[in-house]
Amino acid sequence: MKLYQGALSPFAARVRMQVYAKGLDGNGIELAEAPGGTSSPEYKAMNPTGKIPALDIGKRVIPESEVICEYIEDVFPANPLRPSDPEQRAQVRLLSRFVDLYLYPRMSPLYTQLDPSTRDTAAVTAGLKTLDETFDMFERLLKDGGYRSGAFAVGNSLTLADCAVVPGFFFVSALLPRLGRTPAFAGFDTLAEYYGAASKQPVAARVTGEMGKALAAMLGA
Ligand SMILES: N[C@@H](CCC(=O)N[C@@H](CS)C(=O)NCC(=O)O)C(=O)O
Repeated sequence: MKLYQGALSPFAARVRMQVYAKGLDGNGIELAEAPGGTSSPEYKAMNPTGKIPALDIGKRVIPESEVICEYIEDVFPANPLRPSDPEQRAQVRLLSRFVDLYLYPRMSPLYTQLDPSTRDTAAVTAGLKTLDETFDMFERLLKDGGYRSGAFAVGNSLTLADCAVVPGFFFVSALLPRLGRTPAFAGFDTLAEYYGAASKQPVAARVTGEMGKALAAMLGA
């Protein structure tokens, strides 16, 4: 199988983190770039969304990071990243959907405000307020699912929840200081505790390192 992906995409990073954690890198799943680039006619012919990540399983190409992660767990059950307990499994899926449905859409208006010369300060203030509400939502979801402290969002080991959440909060922690919010998670101790510990896990450090390098290259930092 081939995973079409890129270093900076947090959606691709979610799947790469899973692939690394399960030992599938070059051992069942090959990492590749989208043929012709994302949104190219060539790539859109194989993947109607034109986006990365997408998993080429030979007879077809599967898009959407969360769907890909679930498929990989189904096909490669060794080193499971989904808990067997149904409530914990629901919590993993809930945190994964939190990232897609709440964190990324609320973060995206701030991407256009990174350049101080064109910044709309009222839009930044409003965006940061919305993000604070989103951080509060995350902390409550995390604690309702039993999290107290440590590196794992659900239970006592790495799950697909960490694969989804860590790349998302990596972006938050890298970009908010550029908008004047330092530290990024000020006032959210549980989130800061979780992200601080989770991002030090070896596979998390590997993907955030890859993302950080790509982000620095993009921002010219
Ligand atoms: N919901 C999708 C989002 C994927 C996505 O937005 N990927 C971006 C990169 S972060 C992309 O491929 N953008 C290129 C484009 O739209 O041409 C998922 O979870 O996989």
